[in-house]
Amino acid sequence: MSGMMASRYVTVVGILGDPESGKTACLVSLYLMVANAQMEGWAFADSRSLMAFEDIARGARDWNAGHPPQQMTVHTEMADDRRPGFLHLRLVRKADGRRVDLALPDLPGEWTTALIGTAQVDRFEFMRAAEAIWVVVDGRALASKDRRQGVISRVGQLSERLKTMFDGHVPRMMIVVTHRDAGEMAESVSTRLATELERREVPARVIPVAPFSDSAEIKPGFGIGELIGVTVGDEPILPEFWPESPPQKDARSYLRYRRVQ
Ligand SMILES: Nc1nc2c(ncn2[C@@H]2O[C@H](COP(=O)(O)OP(=O)(O)OP(=O)(O)O)[C@@H](O)[C@H]2O)c(=O)[nH]1
Ligand SMILES: [Mg+2]
Repeated sequence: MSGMMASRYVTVVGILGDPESGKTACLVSLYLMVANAQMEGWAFADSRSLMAFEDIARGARDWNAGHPPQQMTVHTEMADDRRPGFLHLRLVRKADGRRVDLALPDLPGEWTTALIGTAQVDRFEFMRAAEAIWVVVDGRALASKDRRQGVISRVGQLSERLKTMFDGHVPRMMIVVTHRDAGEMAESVSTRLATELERREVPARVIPVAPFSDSAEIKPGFGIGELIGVTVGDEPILPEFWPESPPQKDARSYLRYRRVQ
């Protein structure tokens, strides 16, 4: 990966999230979609880690007479507990031919647990090169009244750790909420999540996804295209600083400005 980074621009993504939140599922879903030309707007160009992708995607291919397996992915374990392995994917955007090389680490959830609990940051050295960070959260935990507050506080604590790690300049951050197929996130929940992050001064975009789906209404791979778009920086994360509004005749906008704010 460092060889490739020396010769071309590579977008490194930091992928964090507690065990079983859906990190590997997002990577498998992304790979299966681009490999099968199912991803809107993007086409597969190359990968230097096809074997590694095939390895993590094997579960999702193991269908039994048309029935999906109980588990699409297995718990991620690391051969090397000190350094992450990266998956590589080169995509081409159909609209303008832009190529992006993504470096995606598939980390075990325990790394995030240890980062939140004990600020164990040394093995996250690679994150200094990260251009975007995904914080993956299990959408079912967010939907559950009992677990919700705990999940939101953990995301807050994690963003504090990231602030320290990046000396206040945290890269583009996305809260990737999995299990969209189990139901849509209530607006009040996404507002609480956003408020928690604003309070910590770490702006982030909340993106609901369903790498796999148990529902007929939500297609597997839901939201993954949007996640890639935001990751490579197509869409701004911050709200517009000074929104434009076309002037209206006789609106007395100048006098009313303070009142409408
Ligand atoms: N139906 C459905 N299943 C999902 C979704 N996201 C993840 N899963 C399943 O949830 C389980 C855990 O997902 P993983 O991607 O393995 O979780 P992880 O974050 O990589 O977990 P660790 O490797 O243990 O840190 C797997 O069985 C996935 O197939 C989703 O959006 N919908
Ligand atoms: Mg995993």
